[in-house]
Amino acid sequence: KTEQGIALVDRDEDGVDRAFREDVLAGLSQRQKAIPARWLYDDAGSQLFEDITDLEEYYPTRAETEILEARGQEFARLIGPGRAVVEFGSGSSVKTPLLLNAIAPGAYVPLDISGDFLRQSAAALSEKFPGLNVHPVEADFMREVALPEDVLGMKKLGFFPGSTIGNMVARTAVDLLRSMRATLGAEEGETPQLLIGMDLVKDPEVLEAAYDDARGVTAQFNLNLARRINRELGGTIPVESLRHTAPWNDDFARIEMHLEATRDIAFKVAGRNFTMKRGETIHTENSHKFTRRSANTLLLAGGWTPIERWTDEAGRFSLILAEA
Ligand code: AVI
Repeated sequence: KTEQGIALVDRDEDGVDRAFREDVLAGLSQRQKAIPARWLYDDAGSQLFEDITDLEEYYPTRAETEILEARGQEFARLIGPGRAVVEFGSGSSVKTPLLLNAIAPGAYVPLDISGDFLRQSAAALSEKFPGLNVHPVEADFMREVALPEDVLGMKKLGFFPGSTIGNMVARTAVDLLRSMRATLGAEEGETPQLLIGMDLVKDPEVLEAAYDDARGVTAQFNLNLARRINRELGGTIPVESLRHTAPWNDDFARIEMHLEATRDIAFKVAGRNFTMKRGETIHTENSHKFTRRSANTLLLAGGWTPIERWTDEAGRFSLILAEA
């Protein structure tokens, strides 16, 4: 439930998340089977993603943290004090304190669809910054969100680290960037800023290793989706006959995650029958990578003008400051 008492997850009489069931049934009925990546993040999936961020091969978290640590003075100069920092998807991360330390914000507003995660990270942040006004809001930030009254008079800075924008196809990414403008008050004549992480195109070998690590943590993250379907939707997917793959798709400049059948299989989900031929896949995630130009083009299409850009020393990851 939100502060307004609206349930965010719509469950049927058996407690099944209706949107999850609809997405899975529709996705498994397509010629190229595909399930939206947001369903990777149940409790087990969220924990596995946290584990991924510690992997040797998974450079994005370390690279972005390096930028946040190194550029504090520049953030302070370009962003200035007293802004309400609105974080889209409140991670449990070390990244937010680095930003807040650098810019002396007027308030911190984490937005997340998962109330539990939200309350945890808001509590941790309040402890670290005793004087800071923290106003968590449980909401789906893909749509315009009404911010708490306390921050309405303040200038806003949106914060969207992690290159999560890369998990969306361009059309969805542009919709999100436009909702962010609305949420941050751009339509009321304010000039909000946005600090956004965008991972960069690089050697496909480096990318494929980052998404198919030697310890198999990313494989477990991907396979957890099939386990979740079995658990929550009465599925009979033979998980041991699926394997994780993470190929680079050069046409679309993205890593794709798939679950590939290692033999012909048949299974049920929510009472419906499905089959997969050996080698057939379920597409479970896209992780788009950007160039300086493609990043700028996407931001401009979403109504944001880039004003500064930083990368880590090794040039693997970018953090961009934009203005509405
Ligand atoms: C959350 N997101 C930015 C991650 C990424 O890198 O695309 C999700 C992920 N998938 C596999 N590893 C990490």
